[in-house]
Amino acid sequence: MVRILLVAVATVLWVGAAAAQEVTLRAVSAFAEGTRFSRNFERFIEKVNKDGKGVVQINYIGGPRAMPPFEVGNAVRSGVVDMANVTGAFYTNLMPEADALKLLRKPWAELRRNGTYDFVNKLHNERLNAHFLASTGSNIPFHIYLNKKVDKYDFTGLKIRVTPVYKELVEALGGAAVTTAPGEVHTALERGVVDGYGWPLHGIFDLGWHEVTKFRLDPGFYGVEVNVLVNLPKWRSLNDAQRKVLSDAALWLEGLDAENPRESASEDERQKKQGIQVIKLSDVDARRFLERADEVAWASVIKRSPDAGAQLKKLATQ
Ligand code: 173
Repeated sequence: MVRILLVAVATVLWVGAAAAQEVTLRAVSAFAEGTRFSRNFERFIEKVNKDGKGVVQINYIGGPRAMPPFEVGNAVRSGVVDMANVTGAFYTNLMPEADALKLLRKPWAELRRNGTYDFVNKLHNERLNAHFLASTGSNIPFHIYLNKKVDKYDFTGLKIRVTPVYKELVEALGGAAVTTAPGEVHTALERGVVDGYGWPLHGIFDLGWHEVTKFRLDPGFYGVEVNVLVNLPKWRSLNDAQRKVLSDAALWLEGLDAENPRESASEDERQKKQGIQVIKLSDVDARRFLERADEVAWASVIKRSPDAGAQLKKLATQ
């Protein structure tokens, strides 16, 4: 009897200890569930929940229906959520240097080797109380989509929906910038509140914007970055096995960027089939436009954060 009881007690303790080892992280995405810039994060969650059984699990609360996109950075900082999928553009208010992530351009495998990752992670630690777990979006450019035809890179008289990604550029080229979350773009276009919008090459079909888009200005500029952040105290509270599941899955997630060039070709094709006309700048103008885009972005980052901004520029152009 005593033996049976001891075994029972030991079993309860053992199961209890194992359960205590498993941590569940609450995660949100700044992009709508199932759309282009949430999809790979959702694949990452599936992988963690499979590989991390008994170790670490992710409870996906969802996208902007759960939390407004521009509040996601703050929620990670304060620990309201443990993990988020979010672009730097949505938290430049807390970390002005996040605006430079669009200018890094190289694959993260390389940026992890050349010191850029460590510096970017340190900035996230300090400014956002966050661990910079993974970054995705390599090789996807941003574009300006328009409903009014232009033949130069001149937005005088045009109202264009922006986030911090495009704001300085649109204004430098004479446009009026209107900042909105992605969820408001369709209505703004439909009502003619804006004449165009900034968005990556991928994803305009997800929220039906192709129905209200006439032109795409080429070339694309900068590079998409959508990051997985973990609240720093939470990250530090994890044990080695838990961190390993997350870090391994993070590298796997970054590896999915290898799919991007193929997806760019099919997005381009689909937009053309839809009848979205490409306004292609001449080679000379394209070069000037891209130079201007980089110039205004670096100037803006360095103005807001002189030391770290200059350091990031050095790392990006080394
Ligand atoms: O346009 C945006 O909302 C934006 O800044 C962005 C950034 C990365 C991926 C998709 C959109």
